[in-house]
Amino acid sequence: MRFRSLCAALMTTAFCALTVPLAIALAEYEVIEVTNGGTIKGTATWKGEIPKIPPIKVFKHMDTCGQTVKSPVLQVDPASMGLRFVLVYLENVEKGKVPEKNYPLHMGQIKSRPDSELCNFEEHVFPFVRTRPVALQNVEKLLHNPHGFAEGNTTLFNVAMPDPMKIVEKTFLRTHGVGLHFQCDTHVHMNGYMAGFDHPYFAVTDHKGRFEITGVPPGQYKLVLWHEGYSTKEFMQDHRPVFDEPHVITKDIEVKEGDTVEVNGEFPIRPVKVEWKVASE
Ligand SMILES: [Cu+2]
Repeated sequence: MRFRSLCAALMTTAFCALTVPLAIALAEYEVIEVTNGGTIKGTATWKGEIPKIPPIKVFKHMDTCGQTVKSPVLQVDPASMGLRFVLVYLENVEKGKVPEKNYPLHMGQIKSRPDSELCNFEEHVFPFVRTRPVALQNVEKLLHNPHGFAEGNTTLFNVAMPDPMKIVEKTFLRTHGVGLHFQCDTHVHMNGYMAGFDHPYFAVTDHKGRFEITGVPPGQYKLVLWHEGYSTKEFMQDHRPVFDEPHVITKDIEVKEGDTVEVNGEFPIRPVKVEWKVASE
Protein backbone atom coordinates (compact mmCIF):
# COMPACT_ATOMS: atom_id res chain seq x y z
CA MET A 1 0.00 0.00 0.00
CA ARG A 2 2.90 2.30 0.80
CA PHE A 3 4.43 1.77 -2.60
CA ARG A 4 1.15 2.43 -4.33
CA SER A 5 0.85 5.68 -2.39
CA LEU A 6 4.24 6.57 -3.78
CA CYS A 7 2.95 5.88 -7.27
CA ALA A 8 -0.01 8.18 -6.62
CA ALA A 9 2.25 10.88 -5.21
CA LEU A 10 4.61 10.74 -8.15
CA MET A 11 1.74 10.70 -10.64
CA THR A 12 3.98 8.88 -13.08
CA THR A 13 2.03 6.02 -14.55
CA ALA A 14 5.01 4.89 -16.58
CA PHE A 15 7.16 4.61 -13.45
CA CYS A 16 4.58 2.52 -11.63
CA ALA A 17 3.71 0.43 -14.67
CA LEU A 18 7.34 -0.42 -15.26
CA THR A 19 8.16 -1.33 -11.70
CA VAL A 20 5.14 -3.10 -10.16
CA PRO A 21 2.75 -4.25 -12.87
CA LEU A 22 2.13 -7.72 -11.44
CA ALA A 23 1.80 -6.65 -7.80
CA ILE A 24 -0.88 -4.10 -8.67
CA ALA A 25 -2.72 -6.44 -11.02
CA LEU A 26 -2.91 -9.10 -8.28
CA ALA A 27 -4.07 -6.61 -5.68
CA GLU A 28 -7.25 -5.58 -7.54
CA TYR A 29 -10.28 -6.24 -5.36
CA GLU A 30 -12.79 -8.78 -6.64
CA VAL A 31 -16.44 -8.64 -5.57
CA ILE A 32 -17.84 -12.08 -4.75
CA GLU A 33 -21.01 -13.30 -3.10
CA VAL A 34 -20.30 -13.76 0.62
CA THR A 35 -23.07 -16.07 1.82
CA ASN A 36 -21.96 -16.99 5.33
CA GLY A 37 -19.35 -14.42 6.23
CA GLY A 38 -18.11 -13.70 9.71
CA THR A 39 -18.33 -10.57 11.84
CA ILE A 40 -15.53 -8.77 13.60
CA LYS A 41 -16.67 -6.55 16.44
CA GLY A 42 -15.23 -4.95 19.51
CA THR A 43 -14.29 -1.78 21.31
CA ALA A 44 -11.40 0.62 21.38
CA THR A 45 -10.86 1.92 24.90
CA TRP A 46 -8.70 4.47 26.60
CA LYS A 47 -6.55 3.37 29.52
CA GLY A 48 -5.50 5.77 32.23
CA GLU A 49 -6.21 9.41 32.79
CA ILE A 50 -7.86 11.29 29.97
CA PRO A 51 -5.54 14.13 28.99
CA LYS A 52 -7.01 17.56 28.42
CA ILE A 53 -6.62 18.59 24.81
CA PRO A 54 -6.37 22.31 24.01
CA PRO A 55 -9.10 23.78 21.78
CA ILE A 56 -8.31 24.85 18.23
CA LYS A 57 -8.39 28.51 17.23
CA VAL A 58 -10.86 29.72 14.62
CA PHE A 59 -9.70 32.31 12.09
CA LYS A 60 -12.78 32.78 9.90
CA HIS A 61 -16.55 33.16 10.47
CA MET A 62 -16.02 33.59 14.21
CA ASP A 63 -19.54 35.02 14.54
CA THR A 64 -20.96 31.62 13.64
CA CYS A 65 -18.18 29.24 14.66
CA GLY A 66 -16.87 30.95 17.82
CA GLN A 67 -13.31 31.91 18.75
CA THR A 68 -12.23 28.30 19.28
CA VAL A 69 -13.64 24.83 18.61
CA LYS A 70 -13.25 21.68 20.68
CA SER A 71 -10.40 19.60 19.33
CA PRO A 72 -11.67 16.41 17.68
CA VAL A 73 -8.43 14.52 18.17
CA LEU A 74 -9.10 12.63 21.40
CA GLN A 75 -12.72 11.83 22.21
CA VAL A 76 -13.16 9.49 25.15
CA ASP A 77 -16.50 8.60 26.72
CA PRO A 78 -15.77 8.93 30.47
CA ALA A 79 -18.41 6.34 31.46
CA SER A 80 -17.24 3.49 29.21
CA MET A 81 -13.75 4.86 28.39
CA GLY A 82 -14.64 4.10 24.77
CA LEU A 83 -12.47 5.92 22.25
CA ARG A 84 -14.14 7.51 19.22
CA PHE A 85 -12.67 7.95 15.74
CA VAL A 86 -10.43 4.88 15.75
CA LEU A 87 -10.12 3.53 12.23
CA VAL A 88 -10.36 -0.28 12.24
CA TYR A 89 -9.54 -2.17 9.07
CA LEU A 90 -8.36 -5.43 7.56
CA GLU A 91 -5.16 -5.47 5.56
CA ASN A 92 -4.96 -6.91 2.05
CA VAL A 93 -8.41 -8.33 1.39
CA GLU A 94 -8.47 -9.44 -2.25
CA LYS A 95 -12.09 -10.55 -2.57
CA GLY A 96 -15.31 -10.07 -0.67
CA LYS A 97 -18.57 -8.13 -0.33
CA VAL A 98 -19.68 -5.31 -2.56
CA PRO A 99 -18.69 -1.78 -1.44
CA GLU A 100 -21.26 0.93 -0.60
CA LYS A 101 -22.84 2.90 -3.47
CA ASN A 102 -21.00 5.97 -2.26
CA TYR A 103 -19.22 7.33 0.84
CA PRO A 104 -20.64 10.60 2.25
CA LEU A 105 -18.46 13.32 3.76
CA HIS A 106 -20.54 16.00 5.50
CA MET A 107 -19.59 19.54 6.45
CA GLY A 108 -21.60 21.55 8.94
CA GLN A 109 -24.51 21.07 11.31
CA ILE A 110 -28.05 19.97 10.54
CA LYS A 111 -30.75 18.70 12.92
CA SER A 112 -31.44 15.54 10.93
CA ARG A 113 -27.87 14.33 11.56
CA PRO A 114 -27.16 14.02 15.32
CA ASP A 115 -23.39 13.65 14.82
CA SER A 116 -23.11 16.68 12.54
CA GLU A 117 -20.92 19.51 13.80
CA LEU A 118 -21.22 23.25 13.38
CA CYS A 119 -18.35 24.58 11.23
CA ASN A 120 -16.69 21.18 11.04
CA PHE A 121 -16.49 17.85 9.28
CA GLU A 122 -18.85 15.21 10.64
CA GLU A 123 -16.58 12.36 9.51
CA HIS A 124 -13.34 13.49 11.15
CA VAL A 125 -11.87 10.10 10.25
CA PHE A 126 -13.09 9.18 6.80
CA PRO A 127 -12.37 5.81 5.15
CA PHE A 128 -13.77 4.98 1.73
CA VAL A 129 -13.38 2.55 -1.15
CA ARG A 130 -11.34 4.43 -3.70
CA THR A 131 -13.19 2.98 -6.72
CA ARG A 132 -16.54 4.29 -5.42
CA PRO A 133 -17.70 7.94 -5.38
CA VAL A 134 -17.22 10.16 -2.37
CA ALA A 135 -20.37 12.25 -1.84
CA LEU A 136 -19.32 15.68 -0.58
CA GLN A 137 -22.08 17.66 1.07
CA ASN A 138 -22.05 21.00 2.85
CA VAL A 139 -25.20 21.15 5.00
CA GLU A 140 -24.87 24.71 6.33
CA LYS A 141 -24.79 28.23 4.91
CA LEU A 142 -21.04 28.75 5.11
CA LEU A 143 -18.58 28.27 2.29
CA HIS A 144 -16.58 25.10 2.90
CA ASN A 145 -13.79 23.91 0.64
CA PRO A 146 -12.77 20.28 1.23
CA HIS A 147 -9.21 19.61 0.11
CA GLY A 148 -7.51 16.20 0.35
CA PHE A 149 -3.86 15.29 0.02
CA ALA A 150 -1.83 12.22 -0.90
CA GLU A 151 1.45 11.40 0.81
CA GLY A 152 3.93 14.09 -0.14
CA ASN A 153 1.19 16.75 -0.08
CA THR A 154 0.02 16.45 -3.66
CA THR A 155 -3.64 17.39 -4.05
CA LEU A 156 -6.15 14.58 -4.53
CA PHE A 157 -9.22 16.82 -4.54
CA ASN A 158 -10.07 20.46 -3.95
CA VAL A 159 -13.73 21.39 -4.22
CA ALA A 160 -15.45 24.68 -3.31
CA MET A 161 -18.86 23.97 -1.75
CA PRO A 162 -20.77 27.28 -1.65
CA ASP A 163 -24.27 25.81 -2.03
CA PRO A 164 -25.88 24.32 1.08
CA MET A 165 -27.30 20.83 0.58
CA LYS A 166 -25.87 20.31 -2.90
CA ILE A 167 -24.16 16.91 -3.18
CA VAL A 168 -21.01 16.65 -5.29
CA GLU A 169 -20.02 13.07 -6.14
CA LYS A 170 -16.47 12.45 -7.24
CA THR A 171 -14.25 9.37 -7.43
CA PHE A 172 -10.73 9.76 -6.09
CA LEU A 173 -8.99 6.75 -7.59
CA ARG A 174 -5.51 7.96 -6.68
CA THR A 175 -6.27 7.86 -2.95
CA HIS A 176 -4.26 5.02 -1.46
CA GLY A 177 -3.30 4.49 2.13
CA VAL A 178 -4.28 5.42 5.66
CA GLY A 179 -3.88 8.66 7.61
CA LEU A 180 -3.99 10.99 4.62
CA HIS A 181 -4.77 14.56 5.58
CA PHE A 182 -7.86 16.42 4.46
CA GLN A 183 -8.93 19.90 5.42
CA CYS A 184 -11.24 22.79 4.63
CA ASP A 185 -9.32 25.55 2.86
CA THR A 186 -11.74 28.17 4.21
CA HIS A 187 -11.42 27.16 7.87
CA VAL A 188 -8.03 26.23 9.25
CA HIS A 189 -9.64 24.54 12.29
CA MET A 190 -11.30 21.95 9.99
CA ASN A 191 -8.96 18.98 9.57
CA GLY A 192 -9.32 15.23 9.35
CA TYR A 193 -7.79 11.98 8.15
CA MET A 194 -9.00 9.91 5.25
CA ALA A 195 -8.11 6.43 4.06
CA GLY A 196 -8.53 5.01 0.57
CA PHE A 197 -9.07 1.25 0.48
CA ASP A 198 -9.50 -1.25 -2.34
CA HIS A 199 -11.98 -3.24 -0.22
CA PRO A 200 -14.87 -2.31 2.10
CA TYR A 201 -13.67 -4.07 5.28
CA PHE A 202 -13.26 -1.11 7.63
CA ALA A 203 -15.14 0.82 10.30
CA VAL A 204 -14.71 3.87 12.53
CA THR A 205 -15.47 3.58 16.24
CA ASP A 206 -18.53 5.42 17.56
CA HIS A 207 -18.93 7.62 20.69
CA LYS A 208 -18.52 4.57 22.93
CA GLY A 209 -15.55 3.18 21.01
CA ARG A 210 -17.54 0.40 19.34
CA PHE A 211 -17.06 -0.98 15.86
CA GLU A 212 -18.38 -3.80 13.70
CA ILE A 213 -17.23 -5.20 10.37
CA THR A 214 -19.60 -7.68 8.72
CA GLY A 215 -19.65 -10.07 5.76
CA VAL A 216 -16.02 -11.11 6.13
CA PRO A 217 -15.05 -14.18 4.09
CA PRO A 218 -13.58 -16.88 6.37
CA GLY A 219 -9.79 -16.75 6.64
CA GLN A 220 -6.76 -15.40 8.45
CA TYR A 221 -6.39 -11.63 8.58
CA LYS A 222 -4.38 -8.80 10.03
CA LEU A 223 -6.67 -6.33 11.79
CA VAL A 224 -5.39 -2.80 12.37
CA LEU A 225 -6.69 -0.26 14.87
CA TRP A 226 -5.42 3.21 13.98
CA HIS A 227 -5.80 6.28 16.17
CA GLU A 228 -4.41 9.69 15.33
CA GLY A 229 -1.78 11.48 17.39
CA TYR A 230 -3.17 14.12 19.76
CA SER A 231 -0.17 16.03 21.04
CA THR A 232 0.42 19.27 19.14
CA LYS A 233 3.92 19.33 17.67
CA GLU A 234 3.77 22.63 15.81
CA PHE A 235 1.58 24.80 13.64
CA MET A 236 1.65 25.13 9.88
CA GLN A 237 2.07 28.54 8.30
CA ASP A 238 -1.71 28.96 8.08
CA HIS A 239 -2.07 28.08 11.83
CA ARG A 240 -3.26 24.51 11.38
CA PRO A 241 -2.06 22.29 14.24
CA VAL A 242 0.26 19.40 13.39
CA PHE A 243 -0.01 16.40 15.72
CA ASP A 244 2.40 13.63 16.62
CA GLU A 245 2.41 10.18 15.02
CA PRO A 246 -0.68 7.95 15.15
CA HIS A 247 -1.08 5.11 17.63
CA VAL A 248 -1.45 1.77 15.82
CA ILE A 249 -2.35 -1.71 17.08
CA THR A 250 -2.13 -4.75 14.80
CA LYS A 251 -3.70 -8.12 15.60
CA ASP A 252 -3.72 -11.46 13.81
CA ILE A 253 -7.21 -12.88 13.74
CA GLU A 254 -9.09 -15.79 12.28
CA VAL A 255 -12.62 -15.44 10.96
CA LYS A 256 -14.71 -18.60 10.73
CA GLU A 257 -17.82 -19.10 8.66
CA GLY A 258 -20.81 -17.36 10.27
CA ASP A 259 -18.90 -16.64 13.49
CA THR A 260 -18.31 -13.42 15.40
CA VAL A 261 -14.77 -12.59 16.46
CA GLU A 262 -14.40 -10.10 19.29
CA VAL A 263 -11.36 -7.84 19.18
CA ASN A 264 -10.62 -5.07 21.65
CA GLY A 265 -7.88 -2.49 21.47
CA GLU A 266 -6.44 -0.45 24.29
CA PHE A 267 -4.96 3.02 23.73
CA PRO A 268 -2.64 4.79 24.05
CA ILE A 269 0.23 2.58 22.95
CA ARG A 270 2.89 4.96 24.20
CA PRO A 271 3.08 7.34 27.18
CA VAL A 272 0.59 10.20 27.18
CA LYS A 273 2.09 13.59 26.53
CA VAL A 274 0.13 16.65 25.58
CA GLU A 275 2.16 19.77 24.90
CA TRP A 276 0.06 22.71 26.05
CA LYS A 277 2.89 25.15 25.71
CA VAL A 278 3.15 24.51 21.99
CA ALA A 279 -0.61 24.32 21.52
CA SER A 280 -1.35 27.63 23.23
CA GLU A 281 1.22 29.72 21.40
CU1 LIG B 1 -14.96 25.07 6.16
